[in-house]
Amino acid sequence: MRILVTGGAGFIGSNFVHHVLEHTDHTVTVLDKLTYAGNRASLDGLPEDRFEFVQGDITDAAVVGELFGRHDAVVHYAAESHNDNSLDDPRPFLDTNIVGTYTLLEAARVHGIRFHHISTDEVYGDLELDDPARFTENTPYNPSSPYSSTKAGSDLLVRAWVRSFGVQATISNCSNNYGPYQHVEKFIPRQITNVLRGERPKLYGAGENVRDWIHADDHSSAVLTILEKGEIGETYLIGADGEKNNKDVVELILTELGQPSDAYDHVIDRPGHDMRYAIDSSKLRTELGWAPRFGDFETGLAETIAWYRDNEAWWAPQKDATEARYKSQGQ
Ligand code: NAD
Ligand code: TDX
Repeated sequence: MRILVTGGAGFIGSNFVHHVLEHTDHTVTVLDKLTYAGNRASLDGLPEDRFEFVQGDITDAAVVGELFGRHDAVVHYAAESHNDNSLDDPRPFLDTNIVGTYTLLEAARVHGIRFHHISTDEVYGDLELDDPARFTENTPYNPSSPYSSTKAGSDLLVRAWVRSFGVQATISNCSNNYGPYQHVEKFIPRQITNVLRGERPKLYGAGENVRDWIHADDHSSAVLTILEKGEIGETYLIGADGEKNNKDVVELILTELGQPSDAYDHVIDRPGHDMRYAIDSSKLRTELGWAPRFGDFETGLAETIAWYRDNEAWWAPQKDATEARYKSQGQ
């Protein structure tokens, strides 16, 4: 297959590109705008005969149309992805997540191309800490933030284009990812790189919020499975049973880096902060036979910490500006 990956210079997209080139014979083209979140260096060293990079915007119908005409499948990762940024300035989230997805769907309709849409468990809103429930494919949509509401909107556009126009699409909603190449604005890389620079980790509020962590490489294997075996029109939830509260994650990072486990600061909480996410991925496991490789969060976290320790040149250029921005907001 010739696969077009939108947002392939971002965190999860770049992990997917590495995964595909390593584990399959497919060729890959990345279409990425290289916003503040995109990093060309995340794609360094890939085989030139199987990999192409195109800098461009998914809202640009001409660029999108030309690329759709010469690929067999599209995996759509490109998005504005950070909740805190969406509280500060929602507009780019509407442009990329809604209008961008619309632009891709219209091209998919014209070219009859196989389309996989990447989404998030945040479209379902949040769960209480003491609720035994987990999200399933049938959980009603109830997004909380400008980010998650634009992702929910994009999911609904995909469903409508499947039903109304017969677009050959699938959707996956995944839980929180961690792993290499994640921007230092996000929770786990922010805390690791703070400790590596001698700064204290910053926990929003009491730190009781729970996220269901999955390694980005496991997300990639799940997406590849859906692309190859998924049923058109279906949605699949992706998760690896990795529920942990933020306080426990910070303590694990501090301990792994040889610091006292209480050497962190509590900072101003995120407005509207979702309490808990939890994924039931039985459908993907039972119907398509997928299973995660990183069964154990602690092992994946230790590998991730080692990656940030060894790759300071990759993250250092973004660190000061990111921290200055958080500091100006009391975080
Ligand atoms: P990211 O912010 O690291 O990367 C996004 C990439 O998209 C960047 O390379 C950026 O340059 C590119 N991009 C942004 N706007 C663009 C545009 N208009 N045209 C072309 N490229 C554009 O994001 P991520 O964390 O890798 O998330 C990727 C996808 O996975 C998103 O759709 C996100 O909603 C979804 N997702 C993320 C998580 C998570 O934990 N990070 C979990 C579930 C789902
Ligand atoms: O410094 C911090 N301190 C802190 O306590 C930061 C940056 C975050 N947090 C908390 C907020 C969340 O409870 O950590 C948790 C994780 O925060 P983020 O990394 O911002 O992720 P989240 O808001 O959960 O969203 C992520 O997972 C779902 C991705 O950014 C989304 O793109 C994805 O859809």
